[in-house]
Amino acid sequence: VEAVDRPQTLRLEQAILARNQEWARRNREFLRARGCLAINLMSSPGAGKTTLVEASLRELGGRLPLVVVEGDQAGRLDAERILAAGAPCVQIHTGTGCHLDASMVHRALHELDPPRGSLVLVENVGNLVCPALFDLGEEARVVLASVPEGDDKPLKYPHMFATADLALLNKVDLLPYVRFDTDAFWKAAGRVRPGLTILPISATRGDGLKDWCRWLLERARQSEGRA
Ligand SMILES: Nc1nc2c(ncn2[C@@H]2O[C@H](COP(=O)(O)OP(=O)(O)OP(=O)(O)O)[C@@H](O)[C@H]2O)c(=O)[nH]1
Ligand SMILES: [Mg+2]
Repeated sequence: VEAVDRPQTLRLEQAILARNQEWARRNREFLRARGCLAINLMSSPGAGKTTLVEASLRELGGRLPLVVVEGDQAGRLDAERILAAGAPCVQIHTGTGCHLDASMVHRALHELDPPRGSLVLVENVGNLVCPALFDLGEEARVVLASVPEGDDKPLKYPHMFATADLALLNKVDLLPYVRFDTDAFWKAAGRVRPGLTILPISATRGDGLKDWCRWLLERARQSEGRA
């Protein structure tokens, strides 16, 4: 169904996105000057973002300084998990909002004051729709899909997958118990983003975490080299 006031809605959207882009540009400048690698980690609710951040901290074992920005509508549950796992973390509340925007991340970056050459992991609000539209000033966008969500998600949420630099397929430990066609998922992702690299992982059992951390370390090295 077409909205009656579509031109007006579009103008408002364009204005919001243009303002966001300006904050994203400032974040990118701030991060580049410090040689930091910022990752925008996006997924549906419960796909395993926070579990992956916790597991990454363990797997990296101090090889890369890591700070975390947590985005949620409410509560400090995820920030408390990350602080307990030993990383500096700032929790952002979006209230009724369904995504992080670049001005929120700007404030968090100043509070965190990430050290030179560090990895800044930004856990976006659990949502496969709106976060895809908002540039946060990140260096790379990582979409985390998970086995129980089904193999059709790239086709149903194409913007998220089409703008991703890397896809992770989490919860592969559940493959024996859930109807999930791995080939169909690979094909679907390849249709919306030809050439997209997909790493199968299990944040709880540990599968693929070495490959994921190798990817992070390589990208972090490139970011530090550009500073
Ligand atoms: N079996 C299995 N469960 C997992 C895995 N990763 C995460 N989980 C579980 O999935 C649930 C949600 O994990 P979270 O890490 O909180 O998910 P999230 O994406 O951060 O959730 P939101 O922040 O609410 O969007 C928890 O019960 C985790 O233990 C995995 O690899 N395998
Ligand atoms: Mg979380």
